[in-house]
Amino acid sequence: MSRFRRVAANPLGRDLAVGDIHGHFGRLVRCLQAVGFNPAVDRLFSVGDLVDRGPLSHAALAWLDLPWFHAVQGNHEALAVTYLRGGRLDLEMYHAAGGGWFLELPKAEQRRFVERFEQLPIGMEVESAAGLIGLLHADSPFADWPVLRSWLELDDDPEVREVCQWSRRRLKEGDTRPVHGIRALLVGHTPVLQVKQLGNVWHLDTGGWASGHFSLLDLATLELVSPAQGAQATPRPTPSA
Ligand SMILES: [Mn+2]
Repeated sequence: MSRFRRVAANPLGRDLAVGDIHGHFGRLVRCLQAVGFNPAVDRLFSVGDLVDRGPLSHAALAWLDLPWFHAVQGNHEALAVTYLRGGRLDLEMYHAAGGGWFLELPKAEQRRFVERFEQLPIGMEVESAAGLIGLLHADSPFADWPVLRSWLELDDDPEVREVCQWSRRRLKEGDTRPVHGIRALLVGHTPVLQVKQLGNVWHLDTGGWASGHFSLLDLATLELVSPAQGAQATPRPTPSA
C-alpha cells in the first residue's frame, strides 16, 4: 500500500484545505456553508487528525467516503491504528488526547475505523493551476519534496513517518527554509492563532476544534477564504439551517 497519493487538478471548482478537525464536523460544515462550498464541484483537503476531542469523531468514516473529501493520516488516526495493530502506545496519553471514544468502541467497530485509517496516505500532492501543493499532517523530514515522495512510495520508514505526523520543530524554531520541489506544503498538528506561513510551509491548524476557528485555504491562490473571524468568534453563531 502506497503511503503517498497524487491527486489530479480540479478543472470544475475550488480546492480548499483545512487544518485539524478533531471530531468537530458540525463546526466544519458551518464554516464550509459560510464560504459557499459547493460539493458538486469543490473539494476539501484535510491535513489529518479527523478524530478525538470533539463530539463527532465517529462521523469520520462517513466523511472519508465523500467523493470531495481527501485526507492524509494524522497522528490521531495513527494512534488508533497502533492501538489495534500493536506498537508502542502510551494509553494514558491516548485517553487524555481524546481517544476515549475509540477505546470504548467494540472491537469490530474499532476494526472498521482502523481499516479505513490505515488506507490514508501519509503524504499527498494536489495539482493546482499554479503548481503542486503538498499535504502532510506535521512536517517534512526532507528539504526536498521529491525525496519524501519517493521515500513514502518505496518504503515505510517509521522515522520518516514520525516526522511527517508528529514534528513541531519547524514552528518551534521558526524555520523559514522552504521545502523544494513544491509550490507550498500545507500542514496542521500544532495550533496557531492565525494561519502561519514559514517559507513555503503553511500551518493551518487554527484551533477550529478548540476555542479558535477553522481556516480554509484556497490551493490555487494560497489565499484564505474563511469567513471573517469575527463571524466565528465566541459565542459561536447558531446554525441557520
Ligand atoms: Mn496532530
